[in-house]
Amino acid sequence: MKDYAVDKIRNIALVGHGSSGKTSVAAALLFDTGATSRLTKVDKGNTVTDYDPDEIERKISISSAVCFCEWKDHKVNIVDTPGYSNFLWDTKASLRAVDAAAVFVCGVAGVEVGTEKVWEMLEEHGLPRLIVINKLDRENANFGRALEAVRQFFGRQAIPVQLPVGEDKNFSGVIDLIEKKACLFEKDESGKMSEGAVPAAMVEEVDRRNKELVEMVAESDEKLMEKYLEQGELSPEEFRSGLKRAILGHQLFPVFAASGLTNIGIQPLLDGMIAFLPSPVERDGVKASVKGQDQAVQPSPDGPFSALVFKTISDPYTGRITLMRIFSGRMNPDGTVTNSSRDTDEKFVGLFFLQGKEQISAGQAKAGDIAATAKLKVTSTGDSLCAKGAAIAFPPINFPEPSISFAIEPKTRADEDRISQATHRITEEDPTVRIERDPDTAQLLISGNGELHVRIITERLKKRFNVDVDLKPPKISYKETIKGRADVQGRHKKQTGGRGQFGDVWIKMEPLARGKDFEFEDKVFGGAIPRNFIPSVEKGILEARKKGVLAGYPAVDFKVILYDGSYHDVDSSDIAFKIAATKAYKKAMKEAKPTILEPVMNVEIYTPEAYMGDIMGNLNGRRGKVQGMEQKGTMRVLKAQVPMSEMLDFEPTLTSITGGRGSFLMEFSHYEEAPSHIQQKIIAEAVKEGRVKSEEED
Ligand SMILES: Nc1nc2c(ncn2[C@@H]2O[C@H](COP(=O)(O)OP(=O)(O)OP(=O)(O)O)[C@@H](O)[C@H]2O)c(=O)[nH]1
Ligand SMILES: [Mg+2]
Repeated sequence: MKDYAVDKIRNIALVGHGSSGKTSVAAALLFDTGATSRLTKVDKGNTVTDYDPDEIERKISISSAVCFCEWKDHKVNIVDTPGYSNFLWDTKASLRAVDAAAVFVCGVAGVEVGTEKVWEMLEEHGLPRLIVINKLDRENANFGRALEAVRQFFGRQAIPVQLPVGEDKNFSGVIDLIEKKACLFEKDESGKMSEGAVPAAMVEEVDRRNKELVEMVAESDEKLMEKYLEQGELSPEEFRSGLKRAILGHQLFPVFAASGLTNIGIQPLLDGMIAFLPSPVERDGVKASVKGQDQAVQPSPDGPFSALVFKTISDPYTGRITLMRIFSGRMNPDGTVTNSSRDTDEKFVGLFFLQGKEQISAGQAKAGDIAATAKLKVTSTGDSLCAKGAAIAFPPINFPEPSISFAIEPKTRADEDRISQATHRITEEDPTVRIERDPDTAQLLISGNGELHVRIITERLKKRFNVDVDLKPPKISYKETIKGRADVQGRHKKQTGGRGQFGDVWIKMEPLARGKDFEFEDKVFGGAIPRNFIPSVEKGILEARKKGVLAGYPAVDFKVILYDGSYHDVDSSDIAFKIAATKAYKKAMKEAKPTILEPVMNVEIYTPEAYMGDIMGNLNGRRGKVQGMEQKGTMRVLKAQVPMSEMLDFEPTLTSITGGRGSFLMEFSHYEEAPSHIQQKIIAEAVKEGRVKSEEED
């Protein structure tokens, strides 16, 4: 491959709600630039970026994938990210590798909950972006309506630089509002483009939109504004550089029109990416710690090597593949670098660029590029690598805690044996998965970001690692607490020949505010308990509180005051006081009106207005509390809090109520006391599972 100067590189993430057509546009970009010899399709399962068997089977992106195309003397690295909420953590991590993003909006559905989620991520990462109103060939596609939704949500800085020619099955090309020309495409998906004059019927609108665009660019800069007011126009150079500056400064978000599936509008989109999105050089240096000092790393190929690992692929055949964004210096196929996050050395053997899963070996990769290597020993996602002695570390990548757990049961003994190795490989690739044994029930639990996520991981266990497991119904992480107070004695006395055991404590127990977890106070006066045994009392309670007295869930939000007790000169010991404390804890818990807390989720639902009534009714049946409602054009954004246990099957329900047009996201909010009939069910379940005995006695 050609050696590209840093300013000829673009690193762009394709982001958007699930199914907005990102992978299909990536496929069209690759085909139109000659990187693939045919136009691949998600529905045929042959795209470059949805190469994983799970992705092919489900026809969705599960994990982000990197590919690149070479176009007009530029190298454009594309990161095709997943849009489904369960996998957005990966999308977020991928944003660390790019300098800009293309936000995809479906021409039929308009702005969806995932659109806004990715927008928030882009804001957080401070990335410039363009917007693609896509799938314009679809039945009922409507550029104007989708644009209106975009502007409702993201403001009038979202400004079209294109208009579609025709819509629905007549979608045949785009009007370039900057050059005021038409780009028309062959109907055969070849992407063959011919340029021509704006159709007569559109001239008036094109002039108006062009003027709007020029005004917006002028408004974004004082000097341009002066010039514009004086002369009534901007020169083409002034306009283009002004537009680019406004895009880099997040003052404007240019809107494009396309259909990836039918390969319409793709080349103008790529031209727009190159012209208006920043090269690595045009971005402010990247924040890092250099030799312990906060510093911005500049993308100079001549500086010391530094890179951030934003993704790890764990391939059962080729082993571990590490994807990195190089921020400075150069990288060769072999050599030793430092993993500055772990303070150890790593040896490189092999260097390549990725075209989906295909590895294209590279002689060198340098600042501003995205490259990969295989078989690193200790490096994992989020780590920084740098030249020995350079001590450059980028901020780590934060991954969300899993929000849902299921019990899994290995089908045979052999499956059980294979699990631990598979677990390691799976979590290396996907740091948001946990596979752990529940210490109380000895059940194996698999936790992830949603039911789909957990199901896919379970299938992966089978397909990649030959581990066959049954997935049990999901488990909710309940907690227990108290509503009242207690004042009790815990006494442990044992005399079995020889030396006996003696510990005796008096404690008070009282509730704490929600979220305060646990406090221990020592108020023992006059040596009723020798000082050296007091930590044993606290330890005893800390251990005991891992199990509440109702259903065996961890006890939280209470305080224990140790205020009296007695001891024996010979028989008292750490262990005896620990046991006495455990007894006191159980007694006090039972006396202090124990109760069960359940996790409550913040739920955000996007729906066309017509389905609001049905959705509200449905949420009512799920013990949901509506927190607020917003109107954005014809869409409604509904915010509610709903107990997690009620939300497990919400996704199919919402799809059926809204005919697929509604979307939702949820995340953990807080713990709240469960109503008593629900508590009865939780306790009965705990008894059945053996977490607690029905009448547990000491
Ligand atoms: N009519 C039409 N269908 C499209 C277009 N682009 C994608 N599709 C279809 O929409 C579905 C989803 O397309 P993808 O390209 O996988 O969408 P995505 O945004 O990558 O989806 P995720 O990665 O799963 O979030 C597939 O069935 C595509 O065939 C388009 O331009 N027009
Ligand atoms: Mg995709």
